[in-house]
Amino acid sequence: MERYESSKNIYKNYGVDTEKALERLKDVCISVHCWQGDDVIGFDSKESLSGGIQTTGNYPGRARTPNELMADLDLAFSLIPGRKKLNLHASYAIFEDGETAGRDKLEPKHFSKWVEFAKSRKMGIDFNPTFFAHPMVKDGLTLSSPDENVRSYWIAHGKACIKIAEHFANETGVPCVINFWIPDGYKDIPADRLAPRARFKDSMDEILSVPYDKSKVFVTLESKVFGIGLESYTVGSAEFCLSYSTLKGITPLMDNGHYHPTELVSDKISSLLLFNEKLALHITRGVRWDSDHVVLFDDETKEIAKEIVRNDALDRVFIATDYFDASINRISAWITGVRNVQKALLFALLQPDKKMKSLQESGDFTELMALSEEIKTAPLGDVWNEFLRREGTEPDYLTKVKKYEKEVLVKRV
Ligand code: RNT
Ligand code: ZN
Repeated sequence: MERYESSKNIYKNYGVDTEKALERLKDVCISVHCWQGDDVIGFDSKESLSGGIQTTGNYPGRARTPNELMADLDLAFSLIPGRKKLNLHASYAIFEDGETAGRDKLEPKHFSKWVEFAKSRKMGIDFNPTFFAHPMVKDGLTLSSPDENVRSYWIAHGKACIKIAEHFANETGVPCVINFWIPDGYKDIPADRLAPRARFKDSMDEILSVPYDKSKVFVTLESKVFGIGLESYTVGSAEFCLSYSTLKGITPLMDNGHYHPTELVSDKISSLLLFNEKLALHITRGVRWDSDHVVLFDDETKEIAKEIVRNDALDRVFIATDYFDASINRISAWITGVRNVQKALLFALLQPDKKMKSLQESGDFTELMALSEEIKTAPLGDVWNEFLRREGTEPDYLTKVKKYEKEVLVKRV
């Protein structure tokens, strides 16, 4: 408390109101990806992970069943402050009494346990059709496949998922963001770059022809530059996805692991805000490639947060996490990464934005640099701890996580 009062005064001297920042932060919702808990394996298929993404590491304690994943999520959620949403993939369908269904035939009932889970925790659900790790992925292609059987299977999957998304929104009372990402691409130089993209476009048109309530379901489309084993060509490239989103009035999604290493999502946000009502993000950390390391409190995460906050876009940006590390305790990975997104948002909310913008406009780049460097060492940690205190979340999460590891996770063999 004492430390918070003193930090409040320090920020006040910069013209920054910590109370306002704390009030704003508590309403920001982070969509927490369920797939950190089980290395992106899911429950509906025996196939190993594919689609050019990869989880590495063999730390003990991966969640193997719905109950294990729910218990792990509960522990993570209890140690993450603020508003949260559960972000599910279609591959996490839960089949009961020996029943199964192909991905083209998924129904809301296959997610009833998740709906129950979310409702009793007063959470909304976001959703993702799963176009990977499945026998119907043919030659690495789904919605862009030249095989009409394959393509129509995945179109049916997309349509089924939109209906499930609407069901989530109706049940939870919270709009559902449904994100489309396909892994489709080629390892080597293609002879035809146009035809697969034209088929992807047609497939998406068909999927989006299902009627859905646009105030409850937000469709997003995620682009990518390349995947492992698909280095030469990606059907859903940045240009494709941006153009398609604009054309169809859906929401573009940028994953900051999906660009060339010197390209920064933080620099792209303002442009997209000018041309889109909404914008969606997957916050991740790529190390040399789209490696999906745990999000840290690093420069780019802070810069992304700053772009959202100073452009007054917290209500226009759907913020989700997307990483998967199997080399460390998976629950700790969840908490560390999501807390870092929130900490970066708090850092952004505590910037003297008005002053800095006016320094830029008046061309005083000397003072701008000095001020932005100075504010970096202002007592953010004290304001963060106050946020945790008000949320009833303990700063220390490792004690509980380690206890759970000893009592629960290591026994999962
Ligand atoms: C893959 C994309 C995608 C996936 C998840 C599992 O490169 O980032 O968002 O990580 O759908
Ligand atoms: Zn992503």
